[in-house]
Amino acid sequence: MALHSQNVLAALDSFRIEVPSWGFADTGTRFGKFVQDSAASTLEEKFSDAGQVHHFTGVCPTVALHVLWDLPAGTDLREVVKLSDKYGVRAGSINPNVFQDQEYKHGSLANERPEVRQRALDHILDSVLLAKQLGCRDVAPWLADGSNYPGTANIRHRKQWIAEAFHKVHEALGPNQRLLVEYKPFEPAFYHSDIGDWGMALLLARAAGPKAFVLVDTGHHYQAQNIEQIVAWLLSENMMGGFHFNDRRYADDDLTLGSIDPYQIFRVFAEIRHWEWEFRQRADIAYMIDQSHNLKNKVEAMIQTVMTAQLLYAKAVLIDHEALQKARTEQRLIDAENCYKDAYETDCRPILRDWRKSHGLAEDPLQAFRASGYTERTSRERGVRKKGASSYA
Ligand code: RM4
Ligand code: MN
Ligand code: MN
Repeated sequence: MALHSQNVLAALDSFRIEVPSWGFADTGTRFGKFVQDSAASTLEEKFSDAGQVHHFTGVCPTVALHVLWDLPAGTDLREVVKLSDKYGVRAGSINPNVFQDQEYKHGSLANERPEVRQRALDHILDSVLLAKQLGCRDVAPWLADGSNYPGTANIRHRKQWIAEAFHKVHEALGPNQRLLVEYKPFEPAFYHSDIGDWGMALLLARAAGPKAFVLVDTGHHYQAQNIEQIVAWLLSENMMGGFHFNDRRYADDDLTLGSIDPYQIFRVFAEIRHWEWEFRQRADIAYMIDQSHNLKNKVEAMIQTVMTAQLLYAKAVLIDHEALQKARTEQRLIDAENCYKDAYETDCRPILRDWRKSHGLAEDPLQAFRASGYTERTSRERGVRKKGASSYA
């Protein structure tokens, strides 16, 4: 056990997770928005909130930015760099937005109209440039493209248009940049989504070029789909680029990671750790959070998420991969399964506390954040949210 704790401590040293800027802003549902006085409405406030998450957890040095929400045309990037210095968090993945403008009513890169496709492509190319200028590695477009009624879309043409556009985006990438292709089975489109599953994302990424990989948003699957199998296949194809972590009960609910099915996330980490054990190297995967909380305090929810991610990761590190592989080879099913169970059922909270202590962090980041009075201060300073001035994520 002592040895295993050492493994966990060492593994936690390199575990980083990115927070989304949009997780700090006021958001809501299709039916309404409940504003919080302390919610961020400017980029500075988002950096400030993300800085708090990093300050108390020590593992979130980057914040994902959504181009239209955070870096609208005319944004002075030097200001963004200043914010990084001031709040101690850097810009992370850059998320183009080709889904909210009126032009995209019938799609973006897969629109029937070439001028709309071009506009969407130009925006994504601009996003690549922004990412370069900010020193960001990953550009992660998510397309809302799809159709609502059978027969209304030429699915093959649309696939081809997206493939051609992604190829052009790929050509624009810097040597260390990556294109992450995200998929989602439905919503906003309810008949077909152009990038509807991991297989479609994989083919598009492959066609784009060697710096394109798949992004798995854990909320973007049908009920009961085996996400860890998808992860295992992507690892085996060397195509696993990153995650958008969140939990869900019904659809793309964007609930707090591990709130509904923590064992699911553990199983995802288990596949990654097993690959790392087998190949004796760390998988190059961007762990990112994609959540928006309309009811919970946003910074608290993000800290809760990060702590949950660390905990589930730590449990996966505890898996005895030698024993697991041996049990598999010898077809001892119960023993193999129990390798998972034993690790999952181990209480890793004491190890996490030790890890935090050894890094000069508060043992309980959530309590420490609450005690800091940040929410009270920002509630006062930021005042009452303006109505309808925010985005949905
Ligand atoms: C989508 C998808 C994208 C996110 C948007 C806001 O459902 O998850 O990653 O950027 O929401
Ligand atoms: Mn996502
Ligand atoms: Mn989503």
